[in-house]
Amino acid sequence: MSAVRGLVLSGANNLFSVLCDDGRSLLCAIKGKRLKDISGAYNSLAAGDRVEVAADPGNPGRGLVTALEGRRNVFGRYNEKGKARQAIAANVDLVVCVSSPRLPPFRPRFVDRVAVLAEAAGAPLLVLLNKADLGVDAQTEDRLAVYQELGYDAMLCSAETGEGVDELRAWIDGGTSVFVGQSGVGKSSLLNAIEPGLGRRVGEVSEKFDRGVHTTTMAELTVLADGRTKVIDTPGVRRLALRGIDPEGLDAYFPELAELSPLCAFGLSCSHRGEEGCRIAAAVEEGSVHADRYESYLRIRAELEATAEYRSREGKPPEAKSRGDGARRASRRGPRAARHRGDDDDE
Ligand SMILES: Nc1nc2c(ncn2[C@@H]2O[C@H](COP(=O)(O)OP(=O)(O)OP(=O)(O)O)[C@@H](O)[C@H]2O)c(=O)[nH]1
Ligand SMILES: [Mg+2]
Repeated sequence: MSAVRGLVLSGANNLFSVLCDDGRSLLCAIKGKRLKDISGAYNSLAAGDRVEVAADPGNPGRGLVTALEGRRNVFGRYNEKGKARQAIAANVDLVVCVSSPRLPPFRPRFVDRVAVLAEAAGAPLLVLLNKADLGVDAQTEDRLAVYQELGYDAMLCSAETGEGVDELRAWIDGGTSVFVGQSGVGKSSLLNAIEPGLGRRVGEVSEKFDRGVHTTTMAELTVLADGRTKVIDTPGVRRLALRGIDPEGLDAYFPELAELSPLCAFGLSCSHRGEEGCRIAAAVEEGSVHADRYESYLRIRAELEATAEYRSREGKPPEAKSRGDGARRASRRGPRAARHRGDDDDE
């Protein structure tokens, strides 16, 4: 067998499509089923991983992954039940969070979760509002402006009319970008708009359920015609579970909170739920921290505190059903968060 290096494009059922540096495409299993330094992960390799493969001389088009090169970063999530970590993309230069104003509706809580995951990966975030042709209300524009004020990038675009597509193309030029977002927001459509002829499959949005139909079924990296720009299309997710972050340290993943929390009167022991001397709660009251972002923080924190991992560390019994409960309790104590359409979905 001859060894060659390559780029993982996609993987399913432990078979990975690898684009080798010599131009060949090989379908590869992992030698020995698991690669040493990534054992324990649900899916062992992600789109964007650099690997070493050995082509199988007796089996054209097939090979074995023998080693994984060190990852610069990983954009990952936890599966629906929050049990296993799934690496979706590796070595990304930009996380593109795609959303839409309608069909499906804009869900800032989902964007906030993606922002936390981008912070965890140490990758910059671009918040895209696609389907701008359907009209964008002031409340949504306002929320996009909040992301910009926080230092993220945000822009409107439309795969349908082409608005913003050139600008998006410039954003992703020469790097590896992962496109994430709920089903039906137009991730695959945008990639087709960026590069006509790409032929990504596009689905419908159910009017009745206001949701996409999960057309893209696995994360897949495509090298664009320039040979330098790589895009990773991903399947739409309904809800992003967050795990593996210490609840007490969650403020570090919210740029506007990270700078305030060291100033709280009770320092590290402040739970930021409105106790006296809490600078974060005061900033929400004053309006310098957006109430809706704070609400996202409280909800994610409650979710992290309800995990078995955290409760066993704190010596608390496991909770039978915990989702959202703590957050509701917390928000009653804290200032009332702004309501937003789609707010209750916690998506
Ligand atoms: N009006 C309008 N419709 C759009 C736009 N972009 C995409 N769509 C439509 O939205 C629907 C869903 O598009 P997809 O590209 O399949 O969405 P997706 O995000 O890839 O969905 P999943 O693969 O299921 O995660 C299709 O019917 C598209 O034609 C847009 O800018 N404007
Ligand atoms: Mg798609």
